[in-house]
Amino acid sequence: QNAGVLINPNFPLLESGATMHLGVKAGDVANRILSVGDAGRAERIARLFDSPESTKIVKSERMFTTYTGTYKGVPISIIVTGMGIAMMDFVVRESTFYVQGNVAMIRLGTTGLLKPSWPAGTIVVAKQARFVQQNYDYCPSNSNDEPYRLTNPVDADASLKDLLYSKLSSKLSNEKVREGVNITTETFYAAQGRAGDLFEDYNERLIQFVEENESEASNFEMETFKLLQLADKSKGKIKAAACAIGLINRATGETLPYQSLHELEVVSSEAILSTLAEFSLDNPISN
Ligand code: R1P
Repeated sequence: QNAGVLINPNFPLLESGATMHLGVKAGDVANRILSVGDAGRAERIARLFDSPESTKIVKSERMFTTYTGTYKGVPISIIVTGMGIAMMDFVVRESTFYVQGNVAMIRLGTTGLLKPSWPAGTIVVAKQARFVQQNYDYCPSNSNDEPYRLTNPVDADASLKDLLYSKLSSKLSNEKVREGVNITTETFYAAQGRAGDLFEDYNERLIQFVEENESEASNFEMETFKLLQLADKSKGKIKAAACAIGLINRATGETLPYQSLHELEVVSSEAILSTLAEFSLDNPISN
């Protein structure tokens, strides 16, 4: 039974040595990693590699794809991450498992903007992230109870974040790039305050609750907190930062057409790939 899986309950590997979910082996992932949500975005960004025709692609049966090539001569991996903190957890742990030396990891996502004055298409760089989780034990009759919980903030790596911010600002007009506190949510509907009649989510006051507790709350998405939290607990191995393109403004309802999103993805990816390529990792060998 379990053919192909080695017995190692703490970190299961396939017989080939590949990790169980990403399917990556030693040498498959570079020290510099760009994590993106969807497959199309990764494919579009991988076309920016020095020689896209020689990109190494590892596709797993669990929906992860890892593209590895070089940008300005520096090895970089782009990983299709999917959605949510559970997927980001697989990506951070498995992509870095075989990597020797320090790792720089940046996420490029899409996001819902919370600040009414920020137009759709604004790119938000996370200086910190906090996580919103539903309180499943919430009891509406208990007036002291809150239906959602907000964690304390975790910081992005300051040098990686600053380099990312300056690269993005020099590629795009200045007012398009902002810094804020990312609010990562457990779910897309309930935990981002999308109220409806079909389920009792107790989320009518969710956005107000977040903004009362975090005055710099800038955007909702679903992965950044986990990336920054694991980097923070990686004993110094992983330096992480994140940015996201505003696809919708939750306060005004303004949305970004997909055509504009795809154009912004390419421009911002050039900034992100340059950031990854230039960031100093202090590794003994230059990689
Ligand atoms: C929800 O639609 C998804 O979009 C955002 C959220 O974080 C979530 O993953 O990011 P991506 O476009 O990177 O997936």
